[in-house]
Amino acid sequence: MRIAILGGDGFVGWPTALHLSALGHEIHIVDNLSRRWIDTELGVQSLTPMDSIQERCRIWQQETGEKLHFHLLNLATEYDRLRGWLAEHRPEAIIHFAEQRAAPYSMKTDRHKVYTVNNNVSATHNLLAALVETGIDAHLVHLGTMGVYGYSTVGAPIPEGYLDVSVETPSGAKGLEILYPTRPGSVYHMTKSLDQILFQFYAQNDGLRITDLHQGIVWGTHTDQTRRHEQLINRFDYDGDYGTVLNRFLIQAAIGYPLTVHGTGGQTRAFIHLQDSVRCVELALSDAPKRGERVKIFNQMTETHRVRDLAEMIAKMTGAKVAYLPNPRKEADENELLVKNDQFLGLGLKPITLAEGLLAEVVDVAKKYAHRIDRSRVPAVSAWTKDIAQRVEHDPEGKRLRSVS
Ligand code: USQ
Repeated sequence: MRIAILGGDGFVGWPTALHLSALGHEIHIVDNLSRRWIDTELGVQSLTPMDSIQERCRIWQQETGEKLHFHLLNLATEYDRLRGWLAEHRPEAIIHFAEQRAAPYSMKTDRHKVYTVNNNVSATHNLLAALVETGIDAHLVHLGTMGVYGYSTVGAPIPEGYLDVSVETPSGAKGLEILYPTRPGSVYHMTKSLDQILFQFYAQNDGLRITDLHQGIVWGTHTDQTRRHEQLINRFDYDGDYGTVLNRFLIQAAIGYPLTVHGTGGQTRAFIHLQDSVRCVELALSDAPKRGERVKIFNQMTETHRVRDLAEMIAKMTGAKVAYLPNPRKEADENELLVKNDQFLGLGLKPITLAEGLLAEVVDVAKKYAHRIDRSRVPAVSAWTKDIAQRVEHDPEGKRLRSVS
């Protein structure tokens, strides 16, 4: 299949491009390299040394003989070029990762809120409008988030996207299927909630074939393909804005930094290993909805864990200390989380679960590149409200915090 991977230079986009190329698909990476620019803005860098996208593609071809095509394009601001690109290349499937994906970054300042909304919502809408205009019947697979559901404890498992409800009418109770009510906890998560409505409309109005993957927190760093050559290595974010919780704890353990638990650590979240994430995209591609069908929604996660349990487990495994810190986010202190993921299991996913070997692999990567870590960029500084900002003022090593951007 000819597949466009929008955002194919990112943390999940890059290993997905390699995974699908290894399966024999013709891969076109479309990316504006904004994630690299944000590193520059924030003054941080990936823990792992990343080559340019062109160099990465060259190495992949050298290793496998397969060509990865790279196209520099901004989906959110270059609508005409996007439409022209689609008309020229006519992909059979499109995987859409091209959104700003960090909740703390999206909450940093008003400017970051505006950027995240403009970038994410325009990118998605431009793509949908261009697909209709060019008449391209590609299967669109979008990387959404588990965070659209919110994290309030309901007690019932979260279904895969849709909820059956009963509505009282003058002629009695009527059954209705609705999108599960969204309850985003950050501006970033809000953009993914807005995406859902855009998808619902274009599937219903124009018959676009869309799959939305509600993904949990990705952990790990390597996949079978990124391991093939040093220069194919994936990016790895450790900083307070882009680093995600489990990967952060693992690098913190590797450099002897206290594990930064926000609040009581009672937050329960959904997780998935990077290798499973790319496999899920492959499975979703094989199970496209038909024209006129509703948007297909998968919960792309394999297990749930409480943040403090993860910290305590890693502390036991590595001897690291745990620091319980004032939470920079506005979120429930404690929540339960039950999630359905039957569809991917039904398609043959064999989940990789948290295992010491894989955790140790990340610690080893972190130790190897520890010299690249700037300890002052480890704490999470981005506060959800001005009030909260006042209590988040010291890092676990006692230094005063200052926002960089
Ligand atoms: N947390 C800590 N300590 C840290 C970092 C995070 O206790 O050092 C806590 C946070 O307060 C939060 C939880 O861990 O309660 C998860 O935070 P995170 O940064 O790992 O994940 P999140 O901000 O939710 O976002 C990440 C990805 C995003 C994806 C989402 C899936 O950046 O792209 O959509 O995970 S989900 O969490 O299921 O919404």
